Amino acid sequence: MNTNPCIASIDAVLVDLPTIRAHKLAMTTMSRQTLVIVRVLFSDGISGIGEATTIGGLAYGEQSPEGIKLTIDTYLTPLLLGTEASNVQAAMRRLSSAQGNSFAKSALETALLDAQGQRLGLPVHALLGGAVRESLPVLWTLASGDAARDVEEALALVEARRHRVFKLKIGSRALADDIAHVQAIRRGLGDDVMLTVDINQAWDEATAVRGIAALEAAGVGLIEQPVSRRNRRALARLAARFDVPIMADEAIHDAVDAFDLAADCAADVYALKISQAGGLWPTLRAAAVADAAGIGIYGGTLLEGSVGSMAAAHVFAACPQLAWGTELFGPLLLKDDVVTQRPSYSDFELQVPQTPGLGVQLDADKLAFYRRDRRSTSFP
Ligand code: MUC
Ligand code: MG
Repeated sequence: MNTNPCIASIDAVLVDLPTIRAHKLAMTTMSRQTLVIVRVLFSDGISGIGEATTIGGLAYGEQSPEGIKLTIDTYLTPLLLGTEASNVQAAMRRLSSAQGNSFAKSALETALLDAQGQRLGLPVHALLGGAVRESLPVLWTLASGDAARDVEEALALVEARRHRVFKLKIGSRALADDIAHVQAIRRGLGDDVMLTVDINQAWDEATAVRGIAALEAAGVGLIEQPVSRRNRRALARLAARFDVPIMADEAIHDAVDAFDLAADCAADVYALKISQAGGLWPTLRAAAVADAAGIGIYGGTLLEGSVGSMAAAHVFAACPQLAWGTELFGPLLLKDDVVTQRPSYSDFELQVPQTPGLGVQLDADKLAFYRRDRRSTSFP
């Protein structure tokens, strides 16, 4: 008889949380964030949690929160029920019979690792081979849409020692207006503050050539996904043309993309995201390819809440190389949360949890309040 713990039930819940201010990206303006919170219950009584989150429904990527929940409920849960709990790789391999759906798979893998960590008394990063850093540099995105307000926000965050690198979201306005916006923020913050810019695929190549030249002259330190994720050749031409590093974001999902982009010399830096990669281990596999190709790694976010951000924090703590730091600030953009204790940010860094599992627990009352269906006070 198999006495090993196995997966007993899986729940996926849509949670809508308000943001602290409007967050303007090239493709959408967010005033709330929808998290898909997943809980996996095991036959030994342990439960693990995970999260899958995207930006603006289907505005950012091809997987919506509602679709992620449907995929978990309808297709992935039946593949996992009864599966042995402690072999995470084997459980995830079962899911390879379902195509795509990296976000749902990432949330499930997070929950399996959270539970296994609790079972063994180890933090998730120890299950990934061990942390090489205890805290992670975290930048902040200035995206109110208003340069004066952005400058005020950034100066307060530097003063509070929370962030000292800032990413600007551009691409939705005329090029001249976007450049003027960046220059105004540069003037307001001075030359010592590192600025990066994310265009979120909004430019064609000709606009990118003019835009990046102007951004380079304004002292911007990193250019993120200036052109369509599908136009790798344009990305490669831009990376060859300019000194300022070009970062692939939407264009890089997993280790295969990491390999192809490296083979095309298409980017100097990769923004890795656990949901786009399909989980924590797949992110480490993409990171290994980046290392082999001499490409810098940046810990990306899709503005996940505390559960997803902590899952990513464990991975980036375990990456041998993390040349460009992270942007794991998602929880700070949310007005409220569904965990009992929010992540800790101090001295410009996010502290990586050292307690067993992910190191975050759900707050049942908050979850009941913010879940979209509001059908009970706790998980069913
Ligand atoms: C993206 O494309 O980088 C990360 C930070 C932020 O403000 O938006 C996200 C998505
Ligand atoms: Mg980006």
